[in-house]
Amino acid sequence: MLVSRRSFLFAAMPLLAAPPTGFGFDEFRARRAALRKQLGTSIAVLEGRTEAEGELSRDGFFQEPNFLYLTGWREAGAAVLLTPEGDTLYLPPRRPDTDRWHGRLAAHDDPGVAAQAGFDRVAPMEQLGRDVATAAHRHPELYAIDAKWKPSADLARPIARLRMVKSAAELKKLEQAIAASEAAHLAAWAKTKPGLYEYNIASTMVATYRDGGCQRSAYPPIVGSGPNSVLLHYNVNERRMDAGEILLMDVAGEYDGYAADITRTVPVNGKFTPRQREIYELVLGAQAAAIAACKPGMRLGKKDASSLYKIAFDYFEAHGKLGKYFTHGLGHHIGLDVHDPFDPDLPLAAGHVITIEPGLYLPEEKLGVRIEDMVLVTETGCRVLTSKLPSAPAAIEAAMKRR
Ligand SMILES: [Mn+2]
Repeated sequence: MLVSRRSFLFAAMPLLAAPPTGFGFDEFRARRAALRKQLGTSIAVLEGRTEAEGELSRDGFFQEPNFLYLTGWREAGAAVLLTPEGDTLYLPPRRPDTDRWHGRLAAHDDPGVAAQAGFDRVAPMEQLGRDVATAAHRHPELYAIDAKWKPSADLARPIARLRMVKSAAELKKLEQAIAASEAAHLAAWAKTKPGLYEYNIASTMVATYRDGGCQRSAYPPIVGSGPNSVLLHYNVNERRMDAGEILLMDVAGEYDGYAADITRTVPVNGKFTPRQREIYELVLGAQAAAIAACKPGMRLGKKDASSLYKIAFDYFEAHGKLGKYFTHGLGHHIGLDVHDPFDPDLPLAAGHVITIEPGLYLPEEKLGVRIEDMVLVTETGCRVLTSKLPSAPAAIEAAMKRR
């Protein structure tokens, strides 16, 4: 039957029974209120992704992270204008002819749409330019990210300051992404053996975190064996793996917008050679030193004093002058983006979630080792969020022996 009872109900019922991301509306109102404190009496305009931008991704449409963070709005073609008088969500015009492709999208004139979206006001997209111009005349600064608005202040940094501190609800999402990604690594270890190809491992990992509820990969899976283990962003994943080689897997999924980022390095045949284990234990030692030092007030950057990078680098220097083989940064903020935005002026603080991922890369030995965990900075130190996935070499060997 073509005209279903369901389509009738769609037309008659409120559109959104709950916020689109599964958070409460209070979460997004609180974020906008916190942003308002930084904006004072100024205004801000921010647009979500359009359908055309979404089509550039093979994962389908995903909302722009800053816009998602402030609004929770998941549909394409929307925008928001924040003023001291109230916040307005702008929605694209209704196009009944495309509903059969995309489903019915919300429109500004849907009854009760403002309350259902958690906004003071919902307006048609065509009004946005005029409303921004009018509001800009009445308020001191216009904050925006897109240069087309000719902003007098950058909106990216005040939003980044907020995004650095994760709420309890955000931590739950991150933990879901982590649990599914840890399962993916364990599944990879169970499968890895000489003669398989890197893509056999990548496909198992992606299938496992997708099965665990992740909507997509947090970044292209990096599965590098032997000589590929030293290539930091290798993601061709088509080499045959052989006994005696190392396998580096930097692979994780994204759950409800929140990214995990986990790297483990294991022996292809299930047992580290003495040299592999020597290098592995140095990386593990450098990571342990950085984790032990991670607390509010510390920094990530290479040039910072009180830097976690420097602690890991000094560890490598103290153990055989290996610092020159540590060829990337120690870690980064993570959240809605795998490399989450941050304010470089601010040190680590409670509620920040970062990766700690030292590595050593010895191209002449076709040996690259990276160990990457995610940690939550607490009031007094930090907590490793990815601790359920073993990283001690004996634990990895034991898990691979059970295959
Ligand atoms: Mn990372």
